[in-house]
Amino acid sequence: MKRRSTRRRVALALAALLGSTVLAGVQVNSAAAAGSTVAVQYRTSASGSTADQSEPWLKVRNTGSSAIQLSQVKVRYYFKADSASATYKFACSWAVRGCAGITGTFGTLSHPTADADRYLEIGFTSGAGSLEPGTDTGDMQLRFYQSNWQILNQADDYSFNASQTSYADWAKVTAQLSGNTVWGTAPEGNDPGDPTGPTDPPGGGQTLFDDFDYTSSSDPSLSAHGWNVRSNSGGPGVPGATWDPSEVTFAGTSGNSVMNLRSSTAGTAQTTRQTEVLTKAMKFKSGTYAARVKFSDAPESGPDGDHLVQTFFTINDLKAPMADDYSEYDFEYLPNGGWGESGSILYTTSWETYNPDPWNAVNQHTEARQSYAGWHDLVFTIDDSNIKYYIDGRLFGTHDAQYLPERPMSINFNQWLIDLAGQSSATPRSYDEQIDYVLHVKDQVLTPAQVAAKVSAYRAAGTTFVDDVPAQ
Ligand SMILES: [Ca+2]
Ligand SMILES: [Ca+2]
Ligand SMILES: [Ca+2]
Repeated sequence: MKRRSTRRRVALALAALLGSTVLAGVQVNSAAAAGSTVAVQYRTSASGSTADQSEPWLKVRNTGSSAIQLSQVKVRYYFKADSASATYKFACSWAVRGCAGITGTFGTLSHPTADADRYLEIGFTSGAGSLEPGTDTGDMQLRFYQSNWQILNQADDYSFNASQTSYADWAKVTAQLSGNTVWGTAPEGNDPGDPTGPTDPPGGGQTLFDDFDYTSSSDPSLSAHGWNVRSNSGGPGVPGATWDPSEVTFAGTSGNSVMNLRSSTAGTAQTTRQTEVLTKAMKFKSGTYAARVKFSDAPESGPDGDHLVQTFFTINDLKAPMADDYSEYDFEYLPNGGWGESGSILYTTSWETYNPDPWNAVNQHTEARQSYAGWHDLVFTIDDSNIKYYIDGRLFGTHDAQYLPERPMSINFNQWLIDLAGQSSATPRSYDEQIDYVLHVKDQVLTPAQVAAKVSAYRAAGTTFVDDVPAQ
């Protein structure tokens, strides 16, 4: 792809590379007693393809030869979430043995499939007692619903069976006994008993989370939290343009603050204002990066058509032309074209290195020629085998190991103009890019659903900022 020349910053001294990607934790299994096993029967009590709530009713039967403690049993019902940010609540309507002994929790799958990225896990308290051979729990009338009570879609759920309206064995739910899977088949790659799989959700993981709850670009907390609002001149973008911190603003809506990057021009370099916010530290390498970003196709005021770039990216410094320890990973949205494109286009690009002059780029990119105006959940993950980009929970592109980073990077958001060729008017116009939050989890590959769950957990705890990612 055609590409800007460099955006340059001061080179920082950098420590040695840190090690390979580590997936957090493993599940610890204890062997089930020989001959112990269970079967699970399922029926639905809400058979519509959409519903106010999903109603998976279950019975667990002891098909082994000795009594089992119900507290050792976990049953998983797998489903596809209604959106990456959807959250769910569990309820037990009625159960032969009483609802008090039944628990319901939600988890996200480490390997999402077309019809499953979450699960409801049913467990039992110690008070639920034991199950003799040949007996079952009896009817457990369970249900779950979206926390916001919006209609949910069940037709795309792995464990849902609209036609099973009376109890029968059902292998598309799984049961674990003391950590071993003894019943059913999980969605591919998600066996709950797999000791090599990541814990779910992943534990630990040094994290940067910022909900961008600030008053202005000169709010002392913004700098104290490690952010630099750019004012120094230079590329990328229109030569002679100003990088203007006062055009970085914050506004709250219903308790949530978003950061606004406003860039503007009246058709000359002198009138062009660009905006950029970046971490002062280059300390981010492998792991998960996420941001909720609002792209815009049209100006807030004035004539449309400028060649804008609206971004979320990580980058370090090019120490020499074609130095292979350069690293950069980009989401770049061009609402009005540019770089030889005439319409809206989104690029994700993973860089090995480049030569500024003559221009020579060594990178891999994925593009989509369509509008991305509006809010989007942007995620990219870097492990020791590839780079994956996701938009709104869907895989957008996978880039190869040769483009993996060699050194830590900074995290950046900016909005700038490639040139002044898109709109020749002298009438002033301004464009907004908004950022709701940013998340980085060091050395852990999270699914988009796990990202959403982690952000929800911070918000539920009232946490608007945390950064325990160590300096490099
Ligand atoms: Ca669903
Ligand atoms: Ca926010
Ligand atoms: Ca490189």
